[in-house]
Amino acid sequence: MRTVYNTGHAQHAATHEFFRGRLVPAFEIPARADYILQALQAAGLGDVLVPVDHGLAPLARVHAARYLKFIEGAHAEWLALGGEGDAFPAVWPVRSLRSDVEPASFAARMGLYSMDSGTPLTSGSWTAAYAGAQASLTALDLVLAGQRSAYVLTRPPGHHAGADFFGGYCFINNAAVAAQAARDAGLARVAILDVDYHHGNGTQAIFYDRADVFYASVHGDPRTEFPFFLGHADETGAGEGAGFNANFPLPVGVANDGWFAALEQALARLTVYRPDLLIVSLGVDTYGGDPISHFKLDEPEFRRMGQRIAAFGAPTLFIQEGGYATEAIGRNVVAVLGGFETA
Ligand code: Q9C
Ligand code: ZN
Repeated sequence: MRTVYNTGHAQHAATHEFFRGRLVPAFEIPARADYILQALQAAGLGDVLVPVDHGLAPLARVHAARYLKFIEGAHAEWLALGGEGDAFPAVWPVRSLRSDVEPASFAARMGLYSMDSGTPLTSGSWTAAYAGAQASLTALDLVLAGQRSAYVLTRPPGHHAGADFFGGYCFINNAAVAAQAARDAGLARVAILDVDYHHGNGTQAIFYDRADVFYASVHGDPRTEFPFFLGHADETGAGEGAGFNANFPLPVGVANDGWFAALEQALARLTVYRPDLLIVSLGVDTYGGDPISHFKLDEPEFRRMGQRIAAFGAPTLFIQEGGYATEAIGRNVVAVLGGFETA
């Protein structure tokens, strides 16, 4: 399996994030991708390619133009106002407040275009996130050209980013950009299988009223787990998209068989859907050793995950999402991809 590696990922390098009212060392760090790259090369998984620039247009197919413009210039605005280091939002347009009028204030726009205070916006966030979308589009091209699969090694992740907001460590929704590009290339049906520990609220929302992109997710129950405000089982799609969204929230502490039972249910829905392309939002924060998540999967289960996804039988594009047990992330990702390859 070929990998497209976002060589610009380290430009997004937060040192700290807000957690329980304090700045704590950031979890979503460049070393994550370094460990994955080392493990891929040690395993001899396949060629590692660099992204080909497809421009801004494919990003603008899923993100609002004013949002992309804001993210591109946000850190420079922050510095111009006397901000130091990474930028964080502090005020949000919650219920009864307006989000249709774009404020002039930078602080107000930071809130308008974000969902949480846990996502540092750094000097290189835009550059890294843009390159990650390009890596996703480049990997999609490989699959469209007939490869059975491809893997996108990138960070920051994408699945929490909505059409016009960042959050959950995400800025550009790579899976959504790739899914839309696949549709634009002529594929009729695209499925996104999200196995990250967290529900991919951004991806779900982007395709919620559409039948041409099916979103299925297995994740920690939002009653207790981030992103808290989306990801319940009763979210099944709306309008033309009714019946094309499937959530499988699981309680904290779920281990191997509980998780795989939910995966089977998700895949059963996708089997009926018969997608032309399967995009896997590949978070490995379901790992038992993950510092911010609460499932209990172990390395052999990641191999089994890859084998099971291979058995689904569709052309498959894996896109890296979460996974914060930094020393283990490479082994876990290679277990999924290796399991897929040997199945
Ligand atoms: N300090 C992804 O896995 N904040 N995002 C948790 C822990 C949100 C995770 C707080 C976690 C988002 C792509
Ligand atoms: Zn996650």
